[in-house]
Amino acid sequence: MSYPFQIKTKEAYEKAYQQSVSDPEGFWADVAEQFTWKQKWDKVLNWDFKDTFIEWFRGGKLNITENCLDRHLEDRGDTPAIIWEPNDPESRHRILTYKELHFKVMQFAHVLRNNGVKKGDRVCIYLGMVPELAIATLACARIGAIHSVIFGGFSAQSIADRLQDAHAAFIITADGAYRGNKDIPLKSTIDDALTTCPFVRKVIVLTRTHTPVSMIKGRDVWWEDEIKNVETMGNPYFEAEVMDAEDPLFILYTSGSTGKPKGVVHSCGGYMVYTTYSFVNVFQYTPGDVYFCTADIGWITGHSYIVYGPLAAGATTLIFEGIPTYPDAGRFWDIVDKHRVNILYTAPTAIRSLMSFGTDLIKQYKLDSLKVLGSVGEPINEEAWHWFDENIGKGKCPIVDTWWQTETGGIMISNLAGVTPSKPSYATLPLPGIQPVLVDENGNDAQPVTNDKGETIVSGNLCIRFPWPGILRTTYGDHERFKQAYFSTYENKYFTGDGSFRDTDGNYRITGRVDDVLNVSGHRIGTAEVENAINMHSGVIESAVVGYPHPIKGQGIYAFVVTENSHVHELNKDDILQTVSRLIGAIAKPDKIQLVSGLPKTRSGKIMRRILRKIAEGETGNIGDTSTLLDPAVVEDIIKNKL
Ligand code: 6R9
Repeated sequence: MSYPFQIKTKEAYEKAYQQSVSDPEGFWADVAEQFTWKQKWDKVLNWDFKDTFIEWFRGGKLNITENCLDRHLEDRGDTPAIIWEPNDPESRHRILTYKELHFKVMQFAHVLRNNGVKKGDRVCIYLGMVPELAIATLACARIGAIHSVIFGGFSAQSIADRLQDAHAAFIITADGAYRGNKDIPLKSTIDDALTTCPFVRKVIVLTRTHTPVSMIKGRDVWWEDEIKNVETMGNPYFEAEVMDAEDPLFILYTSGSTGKPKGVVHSCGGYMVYTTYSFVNVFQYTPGDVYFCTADIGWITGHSYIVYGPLAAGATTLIFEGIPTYPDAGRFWDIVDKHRVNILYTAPTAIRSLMSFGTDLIKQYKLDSLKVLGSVGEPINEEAWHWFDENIGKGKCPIVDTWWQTETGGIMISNLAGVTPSKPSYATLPLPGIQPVLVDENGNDAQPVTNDKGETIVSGNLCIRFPWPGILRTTYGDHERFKQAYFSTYENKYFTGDGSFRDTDGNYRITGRVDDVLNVSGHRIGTAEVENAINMHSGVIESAVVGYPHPIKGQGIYAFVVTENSHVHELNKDDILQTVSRLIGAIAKPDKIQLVSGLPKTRSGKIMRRILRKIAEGETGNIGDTSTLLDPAVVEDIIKNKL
């Protein structure tokens, strides 16, 4: 497979970028021509950020699985599509060629149909990192059902919220999942979620851990039994459903600044074009390369850069079931050597955590197959960047620092490996088709200033002023929220929620969220969500949650909690943690809980988070203007008892 749209030189990047701005429709039409369409589009782009509609390739008809699977059969049917590395290094790994993956996806599409799934139905997928997770997602896409993958670490309550929001009547799960030395009881969590979701009609359960599970007659069926039924049917061919380019492909929930996660909706056509284009260009994928992205398919990085982008490009994508520190902190390097990985895409939090184990372990591995390294999820600090470069890349692998979001579908700002220069801690330049702008509070273009190092920079809130094919199309079931969240802050611009600098060469350095969203180990967590969960705990009156710098997680969660004085049972912090775990999941557990007598508030009753943030960051000598505080004694008290 060749990629006519692959950019191979700095000059070609500049040319592509220019063209993508002067003639976006012509530019993206040329890229889209490289895919299999059942019917060509009538119009490349219709959009209005004010009225908030965006359509790419209107009238085009396709099925993304034909692009990820069928079209590779002739030339690369026997090439590995998926290499699966199990949690336990002593267990056998699995390889699925494009032919085998195609076959399994069609088989499972039959299973879905046999169980009543139809085009447009929402199907929730709650699985560990097994090949069946990719198979299930692709089978949904094959039949035209909208998948909603939920990360295996989310609680029953979080699952129930998502099932209700999407009104998903079908679930695909497993008895359990292996992660390091833990067995995660997936089915039993689903059972808990389903007590409040009577509309769920079918639960398909894969066998993985042999954990005992309860199976409800008529509702719950085993994956393996269903496959046997399909085998007796004879011809496994499953005709791919004809989808409009703008039909939804999936929903993926993500935290925003309000309490309720948003169901980000991506389309079939634009998403396919954008993930493939960005995959091939950012990582400079060459056919035959083994590509390993360490994210979980439960997050957007896994959707776009484990499943759809790589498979549409005919790549070999490695799926790893376990965690970086099991059985020891050399696991990633072991996988790299074992499968001769060429491209490794991971997260700063993983790098920082592995740094803390020192470099002795790394010396046992060759790591000589590596050509390109990548980072995603949060700003990468210079120390981690250099450590990664020296110890893993051995100074010879370009590092791509890829900035993007669940909402953007694919990588937006990044260097292209070995093609455009990297700059430690900078995501660098926008991809062709991406038009970033930095704006001030009023939405005007931010003006250059001189920073304390004497450099001229522009600093502001990061917006994008023109659509790209991978942009989200709506938030599920609530288009008004989509409008509010992304297009109301600044007129005619998509607002990312991130702050950024830009140097005189046009390189962007993302500084982090400017809204009430935290980035904990690369996971987006809304402070309001955590507060809602804490406030559910008996004896809690109110709470405020802020982030603080954490050496490994990037940001840690600091919770200030006001409790009832008269509460008989003394409030135990571990109990509060338990409540957060139950309601959201372990990833949202605060790192610090400080019980306080009151929160700093303005006269109008608004919590002054700015002050709490300063306290959590340890900058108690510099908490800023407190003149609007209702009761300054509250702040003194909090500072005195700070953790
Ligand atoms: C892909 C993904 C999005 C938020 C985003 C930003 C942060 C992601 C980054 C980065 C600096 C990078 N972020 N990549 N910040 N440099 N290379 O992570 O999606 O989970 O939706 O998070 O993550 O703050 O707004 P998502």
